Amino acid sequence: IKKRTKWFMDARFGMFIHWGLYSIPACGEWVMSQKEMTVEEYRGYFDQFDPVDYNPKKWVRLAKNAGMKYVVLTAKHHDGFCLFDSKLTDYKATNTKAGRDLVREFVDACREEGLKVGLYFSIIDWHHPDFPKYGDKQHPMRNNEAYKDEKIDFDRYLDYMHGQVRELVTNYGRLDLLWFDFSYDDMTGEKWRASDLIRMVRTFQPDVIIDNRLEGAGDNHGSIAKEHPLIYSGDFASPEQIIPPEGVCDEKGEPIPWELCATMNNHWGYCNFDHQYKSPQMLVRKLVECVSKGGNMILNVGPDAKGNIPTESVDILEKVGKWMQKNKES
Ligand code: FUL
Repeated sequence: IKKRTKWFMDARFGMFIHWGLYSIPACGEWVMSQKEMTVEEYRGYFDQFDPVDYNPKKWVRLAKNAGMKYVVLTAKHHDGFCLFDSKLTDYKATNTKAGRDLVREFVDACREEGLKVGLYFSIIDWHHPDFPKYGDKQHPMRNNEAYKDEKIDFDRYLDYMHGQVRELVTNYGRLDLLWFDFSYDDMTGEKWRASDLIRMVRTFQPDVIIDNRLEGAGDNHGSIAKEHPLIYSGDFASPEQIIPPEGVCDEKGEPIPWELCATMNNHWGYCNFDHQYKSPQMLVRKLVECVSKGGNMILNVGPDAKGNIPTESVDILEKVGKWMQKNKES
């Protein structure tokens, strides 16, 4: 186990936050693809975005009281909208009614509360003109046929994407975790110049820990890691929704750090009709199961368009917090 992953292995429990323009239509973060929206149509949400209740301290305190030790926010999801003040695009929170860098406030809030801070960054970008919208077999825009004849300059996209990561790792002080999602179509990641990207990240943030969705994408979701040898390239594996029955091992059978990412209901981004929440008891069991198999759990919340975490999620986290408090090591 690498030295830099020690805090992560000790932490065991974190909060994932999926938040962006998609919280406005309120049916999950994939809405642009699912509803086959064009970039222009989706831009309507950009004009509307006005998170008047945004208060990351509240989010972070909720996480802390639930016994979580780190928080990861979507700095940019697949829709390409940036919560941070990227100099490389106008498509950012700074240019919405919010009028400011929302990532900065989030990072400050985590530090103030003494929690580790992580940022999610999507390699996929449905907004950028040079992102290959056609041909993405794993994460397609549903209307991707419409982009079949589009001429793109892929290198320009890579420069943009690398440039944004550089901004994230240089402008916000020390980051504890980076959650890339994800480089597809290429088991080595070289299509995305992934090794260069990691090298660059390490120059500025030698101790940041990185998930395994940058290189060797494909069979890296853990749920299928049993049948397929896991291609392990990052600091931790990232099974999604399903706990790998025997934890996660490398090719030699040695256990490696991993983190189950899980939703409380059935969506990552805010969804106003999905009330199918797992009970606090069920979630505690999942956490215990992950820990017993050498893993972490990062549990998701999807704040609404104003910036409020749904009351169901708040209730659940408060109950989980009570359990954590009662069962704390003394
Ligand atoms: C997936 C994404 O497509 C989902 O929207 C979500 O962010 C999940 C954690 O990872 O790959």
